[in-house]
Amino acid sequence: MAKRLLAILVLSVVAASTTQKATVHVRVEGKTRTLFAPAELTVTASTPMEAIEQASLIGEFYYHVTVSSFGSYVDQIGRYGGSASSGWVFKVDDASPPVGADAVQLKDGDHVLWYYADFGPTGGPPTLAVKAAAKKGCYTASAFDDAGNVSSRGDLSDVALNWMLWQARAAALRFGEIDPADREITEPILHDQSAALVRSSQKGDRRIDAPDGSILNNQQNDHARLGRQQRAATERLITRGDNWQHSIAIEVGVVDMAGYAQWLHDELGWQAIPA
Ligand code: B12
Repeated sequence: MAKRLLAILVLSVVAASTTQKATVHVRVEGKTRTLFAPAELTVTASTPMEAIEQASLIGEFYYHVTVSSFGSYVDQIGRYGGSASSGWVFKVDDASPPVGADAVQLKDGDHVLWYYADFGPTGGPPTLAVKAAAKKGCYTASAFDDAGNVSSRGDLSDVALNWMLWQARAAALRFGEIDPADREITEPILHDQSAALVRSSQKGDRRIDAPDGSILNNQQNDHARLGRQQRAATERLITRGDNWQHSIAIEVGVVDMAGYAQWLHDELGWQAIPA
């Protein structure tokens, strides 16, 4: 009798431990646009499977679960299903769990991301997450690989930051001074967040989208103004790492800042920040 009671107790503890509700943040990224909560929404769920159910109720979007040999599988969200090595995957706290969405116990504060991805031989594309930085009103955007590691070396994005500031000031918008460290490029490391499969088939070329998100050119090379010639001119400023086309690494090269500053000056008339 005592043994039976103990068995019932153990069973109910195990059952409780895999169905414990948690308060988590959810976002759903589709093929070309965010389908649910660009800045995440809080739901109560015990697993990522339940999180998508809650998001679907709030966001009124379609999703479908099928049962395959491995268990429950989300085979469609919104308009699109999966095929071959593309489809719907999820991450918890920026890392991809190696089990199904109903087998991960969530805890309070977890971030659940459901997204559509094309998988290559070295895994899926990096996912982006924006997080509040230590300073009030400041945010950091980072790219995470499937293991949840972030690539944070490099400050080339400060060029874009300074360019936007230059444009905004030219449009008579008033801004304070930015951190002097953001005015100097000390690690001109080039990042490429596309999967190795895309890199090798497109030779590093990228798709160009119209402002409404529709595809303008499948390859930048085909664009009249931004095409082949511009790519060749800027490629000369990049020293690529060995085997970058087949590597999973996000860092793919180093930019010659003196040459880049000259190019920015010649192309945009911008007196670029010092290298
Ligand atoms: C292709 C593939 C995918 C594709 C499926 C695209 C499509 N066609 O719809 C994509 C990239 C979308 C995918 C997603 C995921 N996958 Co997957 N996938 C595979 C892979 C490489 C082949 C499956 C296959 O085509 N089999 C052949 C067909 C004929 O058999 P099938 O039973 O009909 O296959 C279907 C199911 O396997 C289903 N499926 C695919 N992955 C998963 C994962 C789970 C947990 C379930 C229940 C079903 C499922 O999609 C297949 C096509 O319809 C296997 C590895 C392997 N070699 O089996 C991993 C594998 C099945 N996937 C795995 C995992 C973990 C996932 C994810 C949970 C990853 C994540 N964190 O998001 C997600 C599923 C999330 C969800 N949507 O619910 C694990 C499952 C481990 C486990 N014991 O639970 C495997 C074994 C890889 C591994 N070794 O880690 N996957």
